[in-house]
Amino acid sequence: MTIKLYTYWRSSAAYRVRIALNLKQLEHELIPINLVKGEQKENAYRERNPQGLVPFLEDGAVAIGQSLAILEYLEETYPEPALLPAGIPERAAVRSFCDLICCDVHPLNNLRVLKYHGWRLDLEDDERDRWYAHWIHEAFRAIELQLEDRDGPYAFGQAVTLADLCLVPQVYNARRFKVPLDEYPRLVSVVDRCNELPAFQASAPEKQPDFQ
Ligand SMILES: N[C@@H](CCC(=O)N[C@@H](CS)C(=O)NCC(=O)O)C(=O)O
Repeated sequence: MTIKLYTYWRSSAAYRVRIALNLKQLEHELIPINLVKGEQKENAYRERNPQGLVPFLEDGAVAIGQSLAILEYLEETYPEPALLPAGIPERAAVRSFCDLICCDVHPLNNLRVLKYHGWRLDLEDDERDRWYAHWIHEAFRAIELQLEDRDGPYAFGQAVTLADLCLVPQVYNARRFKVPLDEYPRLVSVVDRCNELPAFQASAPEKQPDFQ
């Protein structure tokens, strides 16, 4: 049975999962949910995913929200190619890197938070953008230091890991909000190398069927 991914072209959380599906060459169907039109809040979608967010993945009887949980599910169910290293400490290090992005940056900068700034806090766009850039810089400074002694083109060396799947969409977001990345040459180099791979290219927002 084909895997179904509920996605939105610009969603960086869905982008992480698209990369995993493409790297693992899993046959899948993309089902666009238009976040700007509010389709994520409609009953038809909330019946599937009560949280009303993308991504959401269905694989036969399995139905899961939350991109990190989906990535771990795919890794355990379809282990080739491995996106986590073999050793327990190394796996923990990759997960820690993923959490830095997915728990400490993305939730502060996602659509709901930015909308709340405008609607409830009445912030101007430039104040919102400063907020956005602040959390990106906090994380990217830490990542740039972590990448200092990496031994290979990717975040954790010679092989792509879940860390790269989280980093590339976050850099896409940073560029979308025009956050300068000059301070982070190692981070940008990892992203450039990832984006040379066909699976990353196929997962990019502008390659999605619902791209506008
Ligand atoms: N922690 C969740 C975050 C999911 C999330 O925030 N998704 C955003 C798009 S990137 C969304 O669906 N936003 C819809 C909204 O805010 O109404 C995950 O990693 O899957």
